[in-house]
Amino acid sequence: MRQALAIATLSTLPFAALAQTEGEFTLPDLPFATDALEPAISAETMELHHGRHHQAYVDNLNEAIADGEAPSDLSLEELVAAAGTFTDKVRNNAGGHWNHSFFWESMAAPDEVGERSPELAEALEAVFGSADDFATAFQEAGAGQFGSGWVWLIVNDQDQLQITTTPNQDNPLMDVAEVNGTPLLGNDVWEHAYYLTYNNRRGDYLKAWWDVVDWGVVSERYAAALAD
Ligand code: MN3
Repeated sequence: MRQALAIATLSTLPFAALAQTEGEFTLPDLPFATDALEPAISAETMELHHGRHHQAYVDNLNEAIADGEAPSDLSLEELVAAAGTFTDKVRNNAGGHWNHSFFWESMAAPDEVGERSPELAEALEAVFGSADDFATAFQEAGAGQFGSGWVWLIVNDQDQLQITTTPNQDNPLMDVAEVNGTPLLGNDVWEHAYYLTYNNRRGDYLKAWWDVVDWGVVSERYAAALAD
């Protein structure tokens, strides 16, 4: 089945969520305490977002696989890469599980976030002008995503940094994505990610979020993407 689908391994992100344990996907633990990202992201938001929303994606994905909507021997990355060949339930919930697992790993407490590597800093400047210009462009793309979705920084097929957005729980690894690439960073612009604190002010959330982005992790992903 794996070979028949001819799925490329587009990234090698080492989070536990990718593999099934005893035939089921499981909710990964948060890599920080639920209140660690305050004030950018409140403990209450984290508890609901991880404990309820992410758990629901995991549960619904397992249910869809149990119902025969996708093979039971595929990794999460393989399901995501071939999302367009499965049902919407598989696409949405495999995407939801991947995206949130990636999202948690992208953040840290404000006093524990890592720095941009010189290589990433240079590439951001070359493409966007400056780190601030990148941040502004990323925020604008996130604010401009109509309805629910994600905003991403990716390495595209030409090994170039690019900002892109996806609707719902799609991501740039999916066969159905308009722009494919290796995600380095993604922000969740679903209302459930920010509404309790920011209400309808998505732009304020996008701006505050930079305080908890772990650029050390993003830099490692950048190096890995270029090495592929
Ligand atoms: Mn979410």
